[in-house]
Amino acid sequence: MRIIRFLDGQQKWLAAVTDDEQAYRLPQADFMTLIYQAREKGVTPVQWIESALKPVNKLTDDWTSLHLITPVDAPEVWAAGVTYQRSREARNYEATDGKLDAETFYDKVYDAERPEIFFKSTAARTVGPNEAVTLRSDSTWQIPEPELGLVLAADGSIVGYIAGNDMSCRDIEGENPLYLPQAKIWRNSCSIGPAIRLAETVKNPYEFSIVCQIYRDESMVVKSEASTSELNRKLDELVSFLARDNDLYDGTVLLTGTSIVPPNDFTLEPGDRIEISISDIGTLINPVISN
Ligand code: DO4
Ligand code: MG
Repeated sequence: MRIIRFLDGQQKWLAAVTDDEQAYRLPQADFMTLIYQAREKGVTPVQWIESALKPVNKLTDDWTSLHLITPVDAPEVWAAGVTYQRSREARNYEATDGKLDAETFYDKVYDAERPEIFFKSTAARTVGPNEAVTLRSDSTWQIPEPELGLVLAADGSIVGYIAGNDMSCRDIEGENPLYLPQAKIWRNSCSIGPAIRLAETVKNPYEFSIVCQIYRDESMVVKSEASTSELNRKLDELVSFLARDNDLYDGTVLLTGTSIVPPNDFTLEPGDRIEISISDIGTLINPVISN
């Protein structure tokens, strides 16, 4: 069972997508209301939704043709870094111009007890399905980072899984790691969607496959695949570090790091289209524009 949100005129609607891909409009105004109503009733979110599904609320057969928006207004998006070997290698390359000769702080953080967790985005900087992500005007080496996102309640529980794109400037981060916030945060530098897979319907979150395809002039110029089985951290571990001495807000998204980095000679261009597919969640599609 997945949750999507869509626009009908000016009105935002929540909908449930069942395992047979059928979408049903829901009465709740937002995702976290659904979660708390289920808790109050002492049932799981799936049980709560199933008790409310009505044939009259059935939507179009192709839910991806709806005007989808972010399924949750994530007040904050946080991200974990260097949680996969591939990310460690790519960071070492960009920080040393490919001339690695000693251990770097990326190597250290990969093995350290404390994970790298950084602030990534706010609701106003985060776009949803089919909305444009933007390129920084002062970077010449920019990539998408396709990542599994955890949707969190204020108590730190993982209530769902979502696809996310942690847009990154490799040149800015490579020049100096203290520039990380600028390499990661700018207008529309984060996207999430298209659906939230309810946590109770995921048997093993270390079995998601992630595929990234980038199209330029309708030709595929990048295709790369990964699996969350390669993750070097446990999801609960990442959440517990994020929540340590910190307040979490309902609907916060924690991106869990990338294992997909395009070839070193690749940079995004305006007009590109990024497609990030995560098994059992869906495909997050975003065009790329300049700032
Ligand atoms: O260390 C910088 C960022 C790493 C990151 O975003 C990732 O590994 O996904
Ligand atoms: Mg990342």
